[in-house]
Amino acid sequence: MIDTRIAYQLVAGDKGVLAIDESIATCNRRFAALGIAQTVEERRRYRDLLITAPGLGQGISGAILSDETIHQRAADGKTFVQVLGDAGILVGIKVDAGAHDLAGHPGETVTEGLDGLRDRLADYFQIGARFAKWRAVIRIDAGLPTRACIDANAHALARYAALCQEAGLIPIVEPEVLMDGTHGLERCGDVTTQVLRATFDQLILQGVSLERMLLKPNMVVPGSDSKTQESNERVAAATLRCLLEAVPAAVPGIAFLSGGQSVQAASANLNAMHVLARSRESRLPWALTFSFGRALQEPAISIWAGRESQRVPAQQALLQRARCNSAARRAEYTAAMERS
Ligand code: 5MM
Repeated sequence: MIDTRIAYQLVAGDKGVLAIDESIATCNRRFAALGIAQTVEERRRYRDLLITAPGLGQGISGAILSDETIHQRAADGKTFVQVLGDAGILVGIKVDAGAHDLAGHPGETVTEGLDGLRDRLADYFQIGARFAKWRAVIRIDAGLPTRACIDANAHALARYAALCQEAGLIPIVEPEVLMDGTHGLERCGDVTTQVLRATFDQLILQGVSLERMLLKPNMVVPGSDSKTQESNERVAAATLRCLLEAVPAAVPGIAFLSGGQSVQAASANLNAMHVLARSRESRLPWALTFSFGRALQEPAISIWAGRESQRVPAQQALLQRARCNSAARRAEYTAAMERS
């Protein structure tokens, strides 16, 4: 039987989720850019330093691992699952098999991985995972996204979520509208609203319990090549408007991805949403938190760059990002925190 409390635990207080579920290819790409050897052992060493950062559980409620990582052990011989458990951090697992070209729709992808998923989920539960993640990727361009792409991804997300709940895992449903492109804030808002509505239509159709899932969406931001950049307040207002229109109140929490925003922008935008939420007459129906990958890891990986001597400063950098984002959840993040 699925434990509803897990969903609430993941978004409780001022904590958020650490996404360290990069596929081997993505992790290797990041390592190559920093001159780090692209081996199983280096990937293990890197994840080891992240999850053993002292006091990580103060700001992080859950960590999303990949298949390689969930089977690995820390330097002291403990499994990563035990290390996280000892730190009071819930273990999550990325179960999608990546975004693949959508036939007949150039430039668009559908996320695969449903084949054999029921058995894989049972194995992950056995190992200790209590939540899962599946990411769909939607691109904005001239004439994109198509309805076919939105619906194919929404359908797959809903079938994944139903299988997770059957297996006793809380599904994190991640439909990511990419930042890539020259589009403005409004277009991102329109597409994100459309994608979220289609996703919830499918979740309801497939019988997914909305109280036993979390949503991991993009923030509503202008494209990374847009001529107009927007203030944190405008991003916050556009994002809350979109979520209030598309996300049912039964969902316990929304945990944003960072999507390529700078670490400071991701924290400042989350903070602006909480400032705005406090000024409203009615409270938001769901908890609003972070499930960042890059926006939690970037300073840490750059400082580490494969050097054992930099292990502790890298851990400090991760903890600093966790503190900044926890502060943003309390509407207390300031630029001055970046200098402390
Ligand atoms: C950490 O990266 C995750 C896995 O990506 P790939 O399977 O493409 O390697 C990714 O799903 C991540 O969890 C989310 O996109 C959030 O990460 P960001 O960096 O956008 O906050």
